[in-house]
Amino acid sequence: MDISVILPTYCERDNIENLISAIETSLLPLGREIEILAVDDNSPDGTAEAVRAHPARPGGQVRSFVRTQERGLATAIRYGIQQSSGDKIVVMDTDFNHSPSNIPQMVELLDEYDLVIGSRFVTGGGMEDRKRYTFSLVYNWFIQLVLRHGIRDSLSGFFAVRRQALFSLDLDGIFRGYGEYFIRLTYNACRRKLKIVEVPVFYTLRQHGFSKSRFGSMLRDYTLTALTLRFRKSDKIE
Ligand SMILES: Nc1nc2c(ncn2[C@@H]2O[C@H](COP(=O)(O)OP(=O)(O)OP(=O)(O)O)[C@@H](O)[C@H]2O)c(=O)[nH]1
Ligand SMILES: [Mg+2]
Repeated sequence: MDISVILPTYCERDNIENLISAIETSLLPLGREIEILAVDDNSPDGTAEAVRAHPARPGGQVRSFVRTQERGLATAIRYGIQQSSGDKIVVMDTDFNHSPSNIPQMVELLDEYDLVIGSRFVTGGGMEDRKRYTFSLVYNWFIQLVLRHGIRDSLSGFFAVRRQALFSLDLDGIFRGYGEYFIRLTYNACRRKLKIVEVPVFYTLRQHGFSKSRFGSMLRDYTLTALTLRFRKSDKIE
């Protein structure tokens, strides 16, 4: 398999079908062989049914997974990684914050790099939600100050990675919790000297449905994650 696209979903019924179609439209004309893996945590709104109803297209395989025993963004991505078979792996949100039109460039850069980060904070990147843009920008400065790794968007969650490079990292240590897994992933990728590049992406607003982000606990958990990475004594992840 050429490319695996992992889509963690919770209550994304009204977004997921359009997103899968848009991913196929961006990659299939390039002759890429792709699999799309939706990892749903038993959403009550019928997200998994919407995935399964998606009509098959030549060259594109859509696989639906429903977890009933576990819930959480990072472990859902971890599960998708374990199930995937692509040499190149893409991870993105399923509400159109992340645009499928960026994927071809991101996977192409994997010929040269191990990890390609969709970044809001390199020239040309941005975010429709201006308030959140400013907050994320300032918070990323804090993370850079603590970790000193030069990664401009440690909160992205939109990335493409070479399978081999990804599996060289401690995946169980990294993929825990909510979006803070991305702080761990990028920090560990830097420490292991993976070749990393950030490409500009623009986050549009969620199309349908509701946000699962809880900002109070995110701020606490992300800050704790960054500080633990910085001040840990041993070489383990946290
Ligand atoms: N499988 C799984 N996916 C999740 C879980 N929580 C969030 N997601 C998915 O993770 C992605 C990010 O969640 P969002 O709710 O969009 O978070 P956000 O981007 O901060 O919030 P918005 O401003 O509403 O876009 C989406 O694709 C969600 O469906 C979860 O517990 N399990
Ligand atoms: Mg979102």
